[in-house]
Amino acid sequence: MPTEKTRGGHRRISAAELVGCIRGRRIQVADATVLGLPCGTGDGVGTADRAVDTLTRGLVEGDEVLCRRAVFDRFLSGDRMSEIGDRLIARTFHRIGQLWEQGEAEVYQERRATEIMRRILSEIRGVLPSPDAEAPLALGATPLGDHFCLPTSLVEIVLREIGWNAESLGISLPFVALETAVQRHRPPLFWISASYLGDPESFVEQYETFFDSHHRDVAIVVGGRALSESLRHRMRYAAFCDRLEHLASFADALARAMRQPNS
Ligand code: B12
Repeated sequence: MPTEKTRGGHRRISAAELVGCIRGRRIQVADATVLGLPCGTGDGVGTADRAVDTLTRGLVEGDEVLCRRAVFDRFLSGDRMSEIGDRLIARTFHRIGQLWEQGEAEVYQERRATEIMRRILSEIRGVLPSPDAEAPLALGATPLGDHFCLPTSLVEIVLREIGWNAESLGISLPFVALETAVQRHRPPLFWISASYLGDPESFVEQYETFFDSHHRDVAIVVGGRALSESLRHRMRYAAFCDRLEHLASFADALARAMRQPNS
């Protein structure tokens, strides 16, 4: 395991390296708090289906400790963030949406669930290794009027886990702001996460202009529930991903191609 030498000559293992090692070798953790991780995580017990039940219960009841444990257990047991996003977090939120529709969860419980998940995702981001100096840059956001924060945060974390220097620019950004960000930072990959479109016609129109200006230098990846098949037929993109696992495969292949000497 790589170490760094302290001034006093001791070898120091970074928390991110250690977490990476635990995940890679699926090591059972006796006391996660020593690593600054949530108490009780790392025993790796439970199936993905059980985790959805536990996380749904924790989110609806506002039991943040239980939610953190449900997500970190999967994370420490070696599941990729793309799997956790698709199979645990998205499935849980779909269930919460159903509970709300059936009148079995209140609006405040749905909002609080998003807040809890935002905090947990930020903790996960904190224990992933920082991107290398040569890591390719990826930026992305949700379009104007779209206030869904979890999908774009998940995209950022999925890309960081596979070695991209990914940064979500945030929610509800107009195309003019996306344009400036691309011109200034020239990312090889740019994502747009669209969960809600107030005016789909105007979105497609502005998106096409954006795509025309940048698709030669930037792989523009789109995803999100608002991009219906009929809208997608009218759009061009480097990749459309309806799951984070698709994004991870695409971004991995792109990063490899960029590393080839003649690409
Ligand atoms: C939480 C929530 C909210 C919260 C969001 C809080 C926040 N800050 O994020 C609030 C209260 C703001 C909200 C508002 C609204 N909501 Co709402 N909401 C939800 C809920 C319960 C969960 C959404 C969520 O975060 N899911 C978790 C994410 C991770 O899952 P996901 O979106 O499916 O994303 C996955 C994939 O799509 C993909 N993906 C997504 N984006 C991208 C991007 C890229 C690049 C890639 C690669 C992949 C990818 O990967 C993810 C993981 O698999 C859903 C229920 C549901 N079924 O999802 C309703 C739901 C989405 N909401 C709905 C509606 C109607 C609304 C409103 C329009 C209501 C209104 N009339 O005001 C507004 C729109 C707000 C706006 N302007 O943005 C409907 C949408 C119906 C439809 N036909 O599209 C749903 C389905 C509920 C329902 N059954 O009616 N909502």
